[in-house]
Amino acid sequence: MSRTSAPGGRRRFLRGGAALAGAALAPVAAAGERISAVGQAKPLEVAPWSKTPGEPALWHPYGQPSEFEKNVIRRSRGAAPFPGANSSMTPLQDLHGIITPTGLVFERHHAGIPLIDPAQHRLAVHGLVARPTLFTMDDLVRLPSVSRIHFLECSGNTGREWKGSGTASLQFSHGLLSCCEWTGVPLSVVLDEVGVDPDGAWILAEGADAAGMTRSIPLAKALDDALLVYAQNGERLRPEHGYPLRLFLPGFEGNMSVKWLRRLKVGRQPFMSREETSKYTDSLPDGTARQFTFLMETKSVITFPAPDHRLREAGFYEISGLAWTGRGRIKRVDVSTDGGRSWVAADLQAPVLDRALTRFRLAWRWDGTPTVLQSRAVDEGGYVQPTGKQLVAARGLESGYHFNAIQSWKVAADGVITNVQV
Ligand SMILES: Nc1nc2c(c(=O)[nH]1)N[C@H]1C(S)=C(S)[C@@H](COP(=O)(O)O)O[C@H]1N2
Ligand SMILES: [Mo]
Repeated sequence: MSRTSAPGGRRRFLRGGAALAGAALAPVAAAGERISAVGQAKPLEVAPWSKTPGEPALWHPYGQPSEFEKNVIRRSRGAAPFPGANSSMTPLQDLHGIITPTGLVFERHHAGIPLIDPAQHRLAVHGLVARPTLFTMDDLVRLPSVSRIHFLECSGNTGREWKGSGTASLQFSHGLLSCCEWTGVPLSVVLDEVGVDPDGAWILAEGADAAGMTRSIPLAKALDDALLVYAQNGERLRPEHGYPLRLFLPGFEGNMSVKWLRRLKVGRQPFMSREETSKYTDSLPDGTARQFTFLMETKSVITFPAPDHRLREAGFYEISGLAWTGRGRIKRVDVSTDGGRSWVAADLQAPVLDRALTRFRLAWRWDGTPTVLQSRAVDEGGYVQPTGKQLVAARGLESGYHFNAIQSWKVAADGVITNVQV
């Protein structure tokens, strides 16, 4: 099948016509509602909502989605092991484009969401620096700032797929993933203000939540593209995402983007906090463990159709999904509609941004027989998203983090979709 973009040429997927070059897309048989042919058309009814003025603007000073979209929500997998330690997942199956609405961005807290008064919040920067400094939020917001669109993924995302198909829905398999516009001060600007000692090589970042979350950040990353973020999708951070200040490390595992940031300490070596020794390390088949696996690997998933959906009938569907890589940009996404026997390059929706979600699309005609759908991302460096077997061969079965294998969705004859490993 060729790519679907045809400048100037209007495509007629649903109602006959030459649909896709090289792909036999039969007209969809009359099923469900269709617009009547001219001549048989009845006048449109005038619905109740067209007959009187609706609600005035100021009844909703902060807007909410339509009540008909009330199932598009974050969901949690289960009870927290101890107070405040839990997560909620983004409903990727219901989203469009690449930006995650702020209210649907997944949450991961180790000790709940602290309520922080920005007027009282301070960021301490100390350790191997010439001028240890306490910054207020006002101090930080005055500094030069940037806005960048990047994905944020928990390294535990898809962790349940290591030992078989661990989850029954896309939201629960891949929902620790989002993509926002982040605004803040480059950390390099603040480090310039305080003057990092030539011996400084690592920075401890500490959160103000009850978990006191701490991670060691390589100085090179801090100077390169780390951000001290105070705004997300155009407004100040929401409490659950770190209000009033969080660290953001593009392309690195979500855990390192420390929320409610209150302290940065420059040192010579990594600080060996709990989150980089006991947790967030990857056990390997030889009994050793990988440590400081910061980068989020190249990955993709089909978001429609997914187990959260059901196909009503055979016929045309646009397969759509997301691809991303901590290594930079996505170069290509291949899609298979026959369980990996053949692959077709999907269309990539522009803009394809550095370390952001990339939307891909492929026109598909389902013939109504059982099949398996897969996507495989390739990044600009040529790295190819592995199969589950390749990943397990390299990493064994004892890792919980950094699972980035190709995801398979099985479509049954009745249109029910399930998570399978092939
Ligand atoms: N202070 C603090 N920072 C934190 C956490 C936390 O519990 N406390 N959770 C981390 C983890 S594991 C992830 S995946 C991301 C989640 O960010 P989000 O809740 O904004 O999606 O924040 C990270 N930063
Ligand atoms: Mo995480």
